[in-house]
Amino acid sequence: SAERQEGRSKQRLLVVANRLPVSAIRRGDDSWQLEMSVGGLVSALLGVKEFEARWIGWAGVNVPDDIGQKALTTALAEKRCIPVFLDEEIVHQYYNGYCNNILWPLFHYLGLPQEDRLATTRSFQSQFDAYKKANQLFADVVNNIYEEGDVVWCHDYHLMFLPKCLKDYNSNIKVGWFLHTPFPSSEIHRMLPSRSELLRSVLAADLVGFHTYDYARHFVSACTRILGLEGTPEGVEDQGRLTRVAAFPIGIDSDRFIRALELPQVKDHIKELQDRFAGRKVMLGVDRLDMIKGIPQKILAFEKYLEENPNWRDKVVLIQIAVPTRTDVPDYQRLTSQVHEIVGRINGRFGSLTTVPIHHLDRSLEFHALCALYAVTEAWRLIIPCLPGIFSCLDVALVTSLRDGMNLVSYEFVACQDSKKGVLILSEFAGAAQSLGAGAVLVNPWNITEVAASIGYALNMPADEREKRHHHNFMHVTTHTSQEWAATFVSELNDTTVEAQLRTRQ
Ligand code: ADQ
Repeated sequence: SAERQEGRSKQRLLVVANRLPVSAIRRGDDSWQLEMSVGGLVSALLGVKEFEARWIGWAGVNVPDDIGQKALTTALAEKRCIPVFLDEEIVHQYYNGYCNNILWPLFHYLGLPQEDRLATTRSFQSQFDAYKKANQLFADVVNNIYEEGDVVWCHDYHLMFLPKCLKDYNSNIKVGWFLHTPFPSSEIHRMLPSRSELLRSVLAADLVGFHTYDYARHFVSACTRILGLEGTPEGVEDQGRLTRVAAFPIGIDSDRFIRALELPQVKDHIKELQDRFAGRKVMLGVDRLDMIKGIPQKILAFEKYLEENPNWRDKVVLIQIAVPTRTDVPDYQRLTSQVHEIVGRINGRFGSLTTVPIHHLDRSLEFHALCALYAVTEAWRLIIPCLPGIFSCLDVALVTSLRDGMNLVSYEFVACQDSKKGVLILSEFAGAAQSLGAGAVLVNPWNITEVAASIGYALNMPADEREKRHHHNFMHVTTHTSQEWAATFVSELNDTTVEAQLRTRQ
C-alpha cells in the first residue's frame, strides 16, 4: 500500500504514553469528537522530521462497548493515534492507584502512602498487578501494529513495565524509555516493594533517558545497589548486554510562545491584564494543583513578605493559576482545601474593600491567555513612565516545586519575557535549576524565610542584573527546544544497535 511505501522511506516512530494527545468526547449518535492537544510532546515530535510518528495511548475515556471502541479506533486513526482501552477498575488500580498514589509521590521524595504501608499488603500488590496488566495491554497494542524497522519510544513512570513486555514479544524491537519525573536517590527507590522488578523491566530497553545527569546517576546506582549490576559511563551492563543510560533535558517550542505574543488577541489580553492590575507589580505562579509544586509553601512565603513589608501590601499581587488534576485522589482533594484556606486567610488579612493580594484561580487557561499572563508587563510603568526607585522593577514568576522533573512553566515564562526581562524565582529541586540556575534566583522552597527574602530581592533587582540574568535564560530556552530534545533522543535510540549491545566479556 501507499502507506507502507511511505513507511519504508520514512522510519516509523511509535510513541507510547499513558494518554493520547487527543481528547475524545462521545456524541449522541455514537460518533466521536476529537481534539488534538498542542504543546508538549506533540510539538516536540514535529521536530523529528526523519520519522513518521504514531501515537499509542489511553484516550482518557471508558468505552465498554465494542461499537464505541470500533468507532473511536476509526476516528483516532485519522490523527495517527491508536487507542489502548482500559476498563474502570484497571484505571482505578493502575492509574489512580499505582501510578499516582505510589510511584508519583515516591519519585518526588514524598514517601509511600501510609495506608498502603500499614493496611494489607494486598492493596499494594493488587495495584502493582493492575499496573503490570495495563502495561501488558499497551504492549499488545504496540505489538499488533509493529512493523519491522519501527522504533518504539515509551514515556514516563506509567510505563516502566512496557520495555520488558515488548522485548518479550520480540527482542529485535528497538525500545527507548524516557522518564519525565525525577528518578530519586536509590535510598528512596529501594523502599518500593516492587523495586527490582521495575528496574529490570526498564533495563530491557535499549536506551533509558532522564532530564538531568543526577537522575541518570540515581538510576544507575539503584541498578548497582539493588540488582548488583555493573554501572559504566555509558549505562548499565547485565551479562554482556548494555542498556544505555543518559540525560536528555527537555525544552519547549519557544517559537510558538514568542510568535503568540505578536497576535492581536494576545495583545488584547495583555492590555486587559494591565488595566486590571494597574499600579501594582504582578507576581505569577502557574502550576498543576499538585503537592510537588509547593503551592502552599509559595503562598506562605508571599504572606511572610507582606507581613514584613507593609509598604508593598497594596502594590504587589500574586496571581496563582492552579489547574486541578487527579481530582479522584484524596490527597489532591485535601491539597485543594488547604490552598483555599490559606489564600482566604491571607486575603482576609491583607486585602481591602477594593483589592486582594492573591488572585487564585483553580482552572486551566487556554494558550493565548497563558501567554498574555506570562508576558504581562509592568502596569505601573505604563502609567508613570519615569517614576524612579522601587517601582522601576518588573514582574516575577515564582516556581517553588518541592521536586520537579524539569518544570516547563519556568521555560515558558522566560520565552515570553524577552522585552520585559522579568525575574524567575526557581526551586533548586526542579530539574530546570540545572539549566536556568545561572539566570534564576534559586531558592529552597521549604525555607519560607528564604523565599520571602528572594521575593524582595527580585522585586528590587536593578535593571542591569535583570537583563543579564534574563539573557542567560532566554538563550538557553530558545536553543534547547523540545524539537531538539526529541530529535536527539530518537537519533541516539536509533544508533543503539542490537549487535553492538551483545558484547562479549573476555
Ligand atoms: P508537569 O508536572 O505537568 O509535567 P510542567 O513541566 O511545568 O509540569 O508542565 C506543565 C504544563 O502545563 C506547561 O506546559 C504549562 O503551560 C501547562 N499548565 C500548567 N498549569 C496550567 C494552567 N493553569 N492552565 C494552562 N496550562 C497550564 C511533567 C513533569 C515536569 C516536566 C514535564 C515534561 O512533572 O517536571 O517538566 O512533565 O517532561
